[in-house]
Amino acid sequence: MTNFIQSFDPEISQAIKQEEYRQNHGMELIASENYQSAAVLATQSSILANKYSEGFPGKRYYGGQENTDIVEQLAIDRAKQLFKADHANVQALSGAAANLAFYSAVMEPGDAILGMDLSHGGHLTHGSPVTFFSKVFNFQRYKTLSNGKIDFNQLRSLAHEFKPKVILAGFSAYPRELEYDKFAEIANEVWAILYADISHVGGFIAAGILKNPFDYGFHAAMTTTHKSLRGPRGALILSKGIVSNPLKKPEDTIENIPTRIDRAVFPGMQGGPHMNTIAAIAVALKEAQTPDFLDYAKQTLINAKTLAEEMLKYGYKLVTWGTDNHMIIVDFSGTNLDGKIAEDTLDKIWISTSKSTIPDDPNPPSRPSGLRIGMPAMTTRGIKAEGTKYIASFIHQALQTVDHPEKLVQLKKEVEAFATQYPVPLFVIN
Ligand code: DSN
Repeated sequence: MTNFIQSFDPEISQAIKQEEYRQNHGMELIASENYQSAAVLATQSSILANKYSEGFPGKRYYGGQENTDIVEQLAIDRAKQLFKADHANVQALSGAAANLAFYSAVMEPGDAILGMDLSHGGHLTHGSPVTFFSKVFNFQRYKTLSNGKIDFNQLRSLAHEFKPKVILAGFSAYPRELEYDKFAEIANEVWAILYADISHVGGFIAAGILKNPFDYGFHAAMTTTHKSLRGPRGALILSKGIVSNPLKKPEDTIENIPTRIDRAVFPGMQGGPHMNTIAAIAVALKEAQTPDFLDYAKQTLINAKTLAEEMLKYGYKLVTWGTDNHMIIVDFSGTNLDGKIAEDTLDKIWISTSKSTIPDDPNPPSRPSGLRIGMPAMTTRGIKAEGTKYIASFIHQALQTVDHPEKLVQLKKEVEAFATQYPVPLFVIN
């Protein structure tokens, strides 16, 4: 294959080659990461990248859209079908942008919204004070109990106190399935819009093996496309069509949530959609309709459960003592380890993980007490439960060897030998 990049830009080419080497020789256990298929990667490199397509299929601001309209409509139709939604916007650039677009679609500045506290498993865009949007909207943040599960009593009392326009169910670091029915019960008491951020679990919901918030009366949901869905970096904002207006009276219909979402994304927040990415989203959604994807999704959950069981056997504490989804959160409180030491140590043997807070973490966010470990990426590379036991063993050996650099050097060789048995899907472009 012609080395287009290497012949013109050897420095960038070299960095890409090194990254290929790192990805193939290391293990990716960051819960939000995954590997895109060669078809998805190739689609992103297509000439669709050359096109400006402001607007939506059939309603564009520039000419020459006969093919982009086909591409975007396919992405929309597949998203609606997979998630049982009436409408899908596929243009948001990624999860944060999609959340902000949704907020601006249904709220006015100053309106209240309930989201999960970042330090208890929520996401930055669920109301963290460091974000700009936390100054625009009145974010109130609910937390988890000391057992790691969501505190629905607190959520209910916040809902009655602040009468939020939106109640947001979603997380970045929460190893249990969300109880959408409990969110719905509380939202109905205060006439709030129900919105789910399913970014981490979108692939499992698409596969039908985790609960779908639309089955519990949710009005809208957002998923990124590059985590468990294994697509390119992007997002879907999904919604029901005309729904009774939770803000007024049950017999009122809400003023068209889908139209509000589309307008909030474009022209509200963004300009031209990235049509090469939207095409790659369509390809990933087609992959998500296959029996192979269902097998993948099931295996990921089996692997995460296996990892949890192994870590418990080695004597580690886990937030909620297990998992329903693709991730576990190891709790190092009361030990001589913390999330930063663990992440740094595992980095040395080319196992990538991410430090994480635990509920009511006594440590600062820069050195939290937990470590988040996820199985979506390694499952894509073909790891089964037996292989997951090796991964747990590597992690345990490394965490016992924190102060012995020479042992970590030896362990890294073993990790590389193991990891290269499970190749990364590749579309060679360098
Ligand atoms: N960075 C993603 C995660 O790790 O959960 C969310 O933005």
